[in-house]
Amino acid sequence: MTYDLVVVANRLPVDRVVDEDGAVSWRRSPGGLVTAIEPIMQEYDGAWVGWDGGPDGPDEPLDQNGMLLVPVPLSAAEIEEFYEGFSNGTLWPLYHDVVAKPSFHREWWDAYVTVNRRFAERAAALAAENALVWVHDYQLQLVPAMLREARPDLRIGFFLHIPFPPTELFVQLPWRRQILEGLLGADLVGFQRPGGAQNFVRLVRQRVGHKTHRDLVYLADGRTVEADAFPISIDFAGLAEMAQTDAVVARAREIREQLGNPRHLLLGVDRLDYTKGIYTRLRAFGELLADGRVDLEDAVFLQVATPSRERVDEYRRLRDEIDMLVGRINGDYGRLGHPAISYLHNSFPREEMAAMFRAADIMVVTPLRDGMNLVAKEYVACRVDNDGALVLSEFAGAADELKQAFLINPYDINGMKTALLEAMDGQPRDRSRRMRAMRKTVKEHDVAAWAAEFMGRLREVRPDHHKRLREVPTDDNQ
Ligand code: GDG
Repeated sequence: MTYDLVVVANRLPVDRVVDEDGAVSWRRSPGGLVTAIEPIMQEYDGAWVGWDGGPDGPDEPLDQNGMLLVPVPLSAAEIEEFYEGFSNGTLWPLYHDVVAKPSFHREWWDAYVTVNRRFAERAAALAAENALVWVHDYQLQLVPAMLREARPDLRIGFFLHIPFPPTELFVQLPWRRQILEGLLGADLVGFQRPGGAQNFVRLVRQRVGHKTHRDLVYLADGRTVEADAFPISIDFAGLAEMAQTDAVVARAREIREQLGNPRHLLLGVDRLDYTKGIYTRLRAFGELLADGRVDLEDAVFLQVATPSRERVDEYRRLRDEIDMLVGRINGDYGRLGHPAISYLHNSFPREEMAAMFRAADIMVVTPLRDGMNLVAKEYVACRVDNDGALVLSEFAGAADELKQAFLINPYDINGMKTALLEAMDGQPRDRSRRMRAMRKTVKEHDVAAWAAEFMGRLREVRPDHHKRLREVPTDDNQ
């Protein structure tokens, strides 16, 4: 059996859950990618290739809601070297402005190649003649070329969910050329922001020596590769609906009460990751309390930090640093039964997240670098009352669209403090004007629009595209 659409992503849209008796079941993982892609998968009769999240998982496909899920098993050593190592210890920090130091290890690279090949082989075996294959994210950048080699008939799309770094940083990577050539196996390479596409095209021209013109790369064999921005989004309608249910409204009220009904409730929701700028954000809030510009009776900070990559050293260190900072701020400024920062190192059901978004007056999203940041868009979707303010880092992809947010530079603590005060002191009319505009933007460009746009462009690639685009312009290489 073969499929007209194959999605290849590091993770399957389900988690394998093993209970106390050793019985195995599958639970749909709540990620946005599933919501985005599921309808297309059903339309196309699709298959999804991905890892189940644990060591030595099963090898047999399973059917779920009209899509075939095809697990790619990883050994414990591969999880360490391919996933925690090369993906999260090398590429993740390198692609996020080197905000942490990337580690370069040759054994990690070898594991990356091996695992990418396994993903490519699975996909090659599943794809029908001329099928569309959509490969996702930084863990699988070699898959497009490996797949192209095995199956030149396929139309291959790649989407990078994280930023594509400036050329000066990318060239640190000892395997830079292999990664670029891996991506060039695709017909369409998608990025969150136009800058990512430009960085990629420039690198391909400078480092691999291909001719380029605007967002097109002309390969020696006559094939062309197109690079463009496709900013990802969220299920706006679904979230807005959830945010209006009685249960969520009641829970939002309860959350505010539990936090002492502050005049301003500030909220942060992030994976506990050093790119998210949690430390500087809390420091800015702590300084506002220290300066006396914000009073504990006036403002409380609720920070949710979802556990993430806990076996990676850098993440353990970050957790300790944030624990210490929260402890210090609460020790200095909190009162009995009334901490300045409520810090939750845990994950929550989506309804609870929606209730937090509805409860919060100010959403504080301050990544040092972020591909998009869905949390910012989710907050906006949940503000069905058109109230609430968003403080947003200009280094998140979301800043391109959410222009009415209070935009900040997360490295500028004073600037961040000023923006927090402005957001707190803002007039209701101004808040509502900003929120309406942002809601309109996210509503009009939701995740379904994102997926349809990418798929639409990929579908336009013809099996004979190399003939059609043979003519190479000469006015390039600017
Ligand atoms: C990468 C890129 C890009 C978080 N805690 C809980 C929970 N979440 C949900 C959020 C949101 C998602 O996880 C996180 O998405 P982000 O976009 O904020 O960040 P990354 O995880 O770093 O995602 C990013 C994204 O890919 C998509 O392309 O935007 O730039 O880094 O949806 O709500 N959900 C639930 N409980 C939690 O405790 N249910």
